[in-house]
Amino acid sequence: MARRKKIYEGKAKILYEGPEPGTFVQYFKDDATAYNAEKKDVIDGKGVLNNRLSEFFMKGLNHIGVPTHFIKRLNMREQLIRAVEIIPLEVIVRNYAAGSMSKRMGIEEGTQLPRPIIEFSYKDDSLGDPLVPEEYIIAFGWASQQDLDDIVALALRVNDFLSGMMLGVGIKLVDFKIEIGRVWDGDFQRLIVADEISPDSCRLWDIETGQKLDKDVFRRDLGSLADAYTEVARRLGVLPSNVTHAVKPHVIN
Ligand code: AIR
Ligand code: ASP
Repeated sequence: MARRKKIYEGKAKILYEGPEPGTFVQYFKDDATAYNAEKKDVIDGKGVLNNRLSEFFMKGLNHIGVPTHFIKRLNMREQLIRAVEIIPLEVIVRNYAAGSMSKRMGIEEGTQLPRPIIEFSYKDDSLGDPLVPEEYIIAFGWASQQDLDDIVALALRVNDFLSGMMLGVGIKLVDFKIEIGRVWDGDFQRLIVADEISPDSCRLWDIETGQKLDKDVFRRDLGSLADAYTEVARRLGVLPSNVTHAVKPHVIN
C-alpha cells in the first residue's frame, strides 16, 4: 500500500490522512491500555471488533440524525471519517454508578442514578484525565457555553440511543465516554460525535447475570476481553453468529 501520512497515533487507534481533503482514515489497533497506559497488552482481534462495533453505533446515530464523524468502513481495521478538530474533553454519561464515580463518591457500583449524569474530563494522560468543571472548560477556551449546551444535548441523545439498543439485547449501559469534534461547513461550525463508540469506551453489563462485557474485563483481569467484545457484537448482529473472533492457532491437548 502507498505510504500514507500519519496524522496522530493514540493508544488504541492511528489516524492517517484521508483520500480527500477533510477526511481521515482511522485505524483500530489491537492494543489495550488501562489506567492511563500503566497496564498494557495486545488483544488479538480487538481492533477488528471495535472497528465493526463503532461503525454499527455511529451509523445508527447518523440514521437518527445525530451527526458523527463516520463516513464508511474501508476494511477490517479501517474506517473513513470526517476530519474534525477534537475538543480535548472526555464527555462521560453515567446511568449507574461505577468506576471513578463509585470511588470518588463512595456509591456502590451498579446503583442506579436519579438521572443520567454528564461529566467532563480533560484529556491528558500525564494528569490522569482529571475531572473538570464547566467553568474551566469555558475559561480555558476549550468550548463556549453554547458548545457545552450542544454537547450535553448530543450526549443525551447518544445515551438514549445506546441504552435502548443495548436493552434490546439484554445489556445494561452503565456509562460511556464520547469525544466531540468540530467541523466547519463554510463559515458554519458544527459539533459532531467523533473518536469511537465501542466496549472500550462503555461499561456494558449483562442484565441477567451482571457479567461485564467491556474494557473492565481487561482493567480488572476478569477473563477474555476478545470473548466479551465478540459476545456484544454477536448479540447486536454485527458479526454473523457462526463467526468467532480471530485467534491464533493453538495446540489442543
Ligand atoms: N472512559 C473514560 N476514559 C476512557 C474511557 N474509555 C470510559 C470508561 C467508562 C466511562 O468512561 O470506559 O465507560 C467512565 O469511566 P470512569 O473510569 O471515569 O468510571
Ligand atoms: N484512561 C483510559 C482507560 O482507563 C485509557 C488508558 O488509561 O490508557 O480506559
